[in-house]
Amino acid sequence: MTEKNSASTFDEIAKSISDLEEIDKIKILVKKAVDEKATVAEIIEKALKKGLDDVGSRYEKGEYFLSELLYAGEIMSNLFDVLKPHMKQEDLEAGDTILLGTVRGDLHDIGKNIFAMIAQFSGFKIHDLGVDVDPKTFAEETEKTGARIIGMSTLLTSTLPEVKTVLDLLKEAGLREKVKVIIGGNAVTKQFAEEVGVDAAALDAVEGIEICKGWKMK
Ligand code: B12
Repeated sequence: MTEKNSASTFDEIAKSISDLEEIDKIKILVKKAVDEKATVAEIIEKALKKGLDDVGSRYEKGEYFLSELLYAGEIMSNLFDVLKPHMKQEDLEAGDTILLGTVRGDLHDIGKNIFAMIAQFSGFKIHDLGVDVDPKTFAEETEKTGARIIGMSTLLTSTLPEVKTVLDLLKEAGLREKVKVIIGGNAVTKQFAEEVGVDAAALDAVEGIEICKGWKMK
């Protein structure tokens, strides 16, 4: 299949997510993209994320409400089930542990789960703390698991300050120098990352994995 074909399939998937069509119909489109030899990362970034961004804009405009956001979340978890078997296992060796979680006050986990899924297939071990994670838990679990990387997800601008709280607790516990900290999620910018003092910010999951892989080599 040509690149042009998968590009139009990506658009079809994005549109059907944006229009919140039936899950079974969207699953068929995603399977079609897989048959067209699109990679899982491409499908996520060029179709799923685009569709969800549209849902977000329609929510902002007052066209959609919370129930629609919830349905968009349900669509995503169903699509992951379709995509998981098609992920390419890059590295079977046990890699570094990434301690991962969505910061306190934030319940969004779709992006975090995508990052976790791709990271696992890239050879990292994931210790997922879930959503709405207490800052103390990040510090405590860093000690317990010996994780060398901490990944925090934050989609709400109101929860961005939680990143600093976690960094402060890591410093207090003498752990900050022992770990690399990466953040991601809709609310995150490179500028914020620099200001708050994390080691990196990723604008998408694939970029995040590349950054972590760079750390893994050292
Ligand atoms: C689905 C959704 C929900 C669902 C979440 C379901 C779930 N299980 O996650 C529900 C219904 C629960 C929800 C609730 C709310 N939501 Co909401 N939601 C969304 C929506 C539509 C999609 C989010 C998403 O999953 N995107 C797709 C994923 C793949 O993208 P992503 O998260 O950015 O992740 C990618 C990268 O950022 C990166 N990444 C993410 N995390 C990490 C972590 C690391 C370590 C790394 C390296 C990379 C990485 O990798 C991913 C893949 O590339 C967004 C709109 C949008 N455009 O984002 C609004 C949005 C985030 N929500 C918003 C709001 C306001 C809310 C509510 C406050 C609504 C309300 N009035 O109650 C609540 C808050 C609840 C809470 N306390 O958290 C706003 C936030 C505005 C802001 N700037 O603060 C948005 C932007 C919508 C909007 N445009 O207004 N929401």
